[in-house]
Amino acid sequence: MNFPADFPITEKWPARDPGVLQLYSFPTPNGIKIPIMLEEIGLPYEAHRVTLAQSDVKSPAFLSLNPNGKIPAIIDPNGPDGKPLALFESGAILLYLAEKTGKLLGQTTRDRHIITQWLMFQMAGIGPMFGQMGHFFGKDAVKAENSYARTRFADETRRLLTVLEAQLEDREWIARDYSIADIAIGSWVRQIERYGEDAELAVDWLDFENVHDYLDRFLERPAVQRGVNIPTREG
Ligand SMILES: N[C@@H](CCC(=O)N[C@@H](CS)C(=O)NCC(=O)O)C(=O)O
Repeated sequence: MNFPADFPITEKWPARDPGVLQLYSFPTPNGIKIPIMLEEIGLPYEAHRVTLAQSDVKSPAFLSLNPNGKIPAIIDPNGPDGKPLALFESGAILLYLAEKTGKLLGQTTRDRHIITQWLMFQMAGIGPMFGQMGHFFGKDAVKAENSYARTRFADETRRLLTVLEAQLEDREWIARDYSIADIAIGSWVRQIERYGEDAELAVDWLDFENVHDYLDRFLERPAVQRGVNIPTREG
């Protein structure tokens, strides 16, 4: 396959610089992980704004790249064997970029497995549960008639924060050195405060001192400060 000729997504989102990695995303908790990673590792890329409107994320052009119709996704024109590689699922993309560049995946095989473990913990636990919490507590949520769902997802979010709090008791980052696991987890922990006071109270957010300090460290990183606004929300 050749890039861009064999990739229909480029009809709706043309590549201005087809030689560099193409990012299709929007600044949501899953969406910001990849620009943060790209900023951390210094790999040249071009960012395309794919909004959560059905006309973007569920368009035939975007579905040709991710049949699941969700951001983020990438095309690396310089993939394995020098051929283009298209990928969706933020965890898979983080692993790919870490392997490609040899960065943020630890120094040893042992480190790598532990980092992957925490990455999976985010993908399978934190992402879905914090995401559902946002659905029932976020500013657009329909609140009153969903008390069962609100309790369930707040309880589960609090439980996951408790796991993080314990893991961060004696370390700065989730798996020793800063890694793709922190990019994945930090991007979602940041979201709790963005849900607002109602959500913070429901999960006892103030009780999680280690997680707060961790979030501060994460947000202090220049690559994170740049990545959270790529692509910009408005065109
Ligand atoms: N497991 C996926 C989840 C991606 C995901 O949920 N993306 C959301 C934004 S955070 C999305 O595109 N939603 C649009 C929709 O579902 O229509 C990943 O980590 O990449």
